[in-house]
Amino acid sequence: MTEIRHNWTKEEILAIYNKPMMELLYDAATIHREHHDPNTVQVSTLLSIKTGGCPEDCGYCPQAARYHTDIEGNDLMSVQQVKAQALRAKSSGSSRVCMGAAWRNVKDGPEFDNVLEMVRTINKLDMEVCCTLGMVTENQAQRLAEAGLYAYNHNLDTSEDYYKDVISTRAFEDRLDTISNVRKTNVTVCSGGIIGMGEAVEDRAGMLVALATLDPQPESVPINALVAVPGTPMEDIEPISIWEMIRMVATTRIVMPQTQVRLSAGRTEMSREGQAMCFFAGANSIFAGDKLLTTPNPDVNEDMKMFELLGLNPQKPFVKKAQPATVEATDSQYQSLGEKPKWTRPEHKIERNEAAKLARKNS
Ligand code: SAM
Ligand code: DTB
Ligand code: SF4
Repeated sequence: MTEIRHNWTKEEILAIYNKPMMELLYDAATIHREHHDPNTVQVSTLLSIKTGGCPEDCGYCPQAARYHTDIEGNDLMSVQQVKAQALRAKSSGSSRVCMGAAWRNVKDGPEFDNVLEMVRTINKLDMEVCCTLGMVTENQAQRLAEAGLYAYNHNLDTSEDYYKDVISTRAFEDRLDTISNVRKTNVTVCSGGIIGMGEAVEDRAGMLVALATLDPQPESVPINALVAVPGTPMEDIEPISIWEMIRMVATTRIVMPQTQVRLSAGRTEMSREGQAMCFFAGANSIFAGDKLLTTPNPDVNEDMKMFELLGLNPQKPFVKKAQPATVEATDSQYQSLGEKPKWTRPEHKIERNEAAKLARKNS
């Protein structure tokens, strides 16, 4: 079984990305089979619970208030609307609902309380719930965890170097802080980025270094191809070729063997054959539904036909157990654990919840 490494360098990742295509595909597909069932793909449905009017300046985003795009903005949806949409998603084969809000960060108050209620409601439908609401504090992440959130999506988007060319209203470090706040809870981390924003191949490798050196690595990594939306600063960028997507997916799979690699925005521009190559290269999750947040996505029936054609099965909810958040334990904490942790973490790492219990006991 390929070991999980947290010490990848940019040079190593670049060398993988630039391998001859057949070598790259073979390596990625081999690692993929060691860790996953190659015929199972996790299906999520996106739901934009609060659209448009965002104060940030993310250069790719149609929801930033400062750009003049055609999208229709909306206030926060009601819990009932969300429940109805989640039921629709479930009946069309989705195991996860991912709720997105065009916010810079979460603010405590009635709107956040409503989001927590949405999380509880979808959880009761026996579906995994994911949120992407911008930056969160540790306390907010904990409240989401207590409501039953399964995953939190917060993308690094690109490399630290290229980041400044894309977003000025918040820093790369802020993104890492939010990911670390989520990591302190039992909510799983979903973090990836976008290719095709004019970045160099080195930036793609740089983003993967930042993700793969997190310990634990994110449970899910979405790879988006830029959807160039008229009115955004990136409206005129030429689309990337499918080969770049395949290379990015394969490299992500190799450096993060256990992670769910999500073939995300940009699928409307990809042929079935192109998507099949991405699944072969290790992608094992998609966003389904005719809309992403504001832009089009392939028709659900077309996706189901593709699954049938390729013999792919949608993954059932809660199949993958979340990796417990761990912390470095002191010698005495580690010794006082009756049964040692069973998962393959380095010695002396114990579950954060366990560490908190021990600290309380000893105080
Ligand atoms: N406002 C929250 C935030 O920024 O974290 C959540 C929603 S935001 C739309 C989620 C992610 O969608 C972004 O980080 C970005 O990676 C992706 N995204 C947004 N617009 C995109 C576009 N035009 N093409 C591809 N991906 C896009
Ligand atoms: C992610 O990485 N991609 C999804 C999800 N996480 C939230 C969003 C893609 C958005 C594409 C542009 C839009 O539809 O507005
Ligand atoms: Fe706002 Fe998120 Fe869009 Fe950035 S990506 S402008 S934070 S909605």
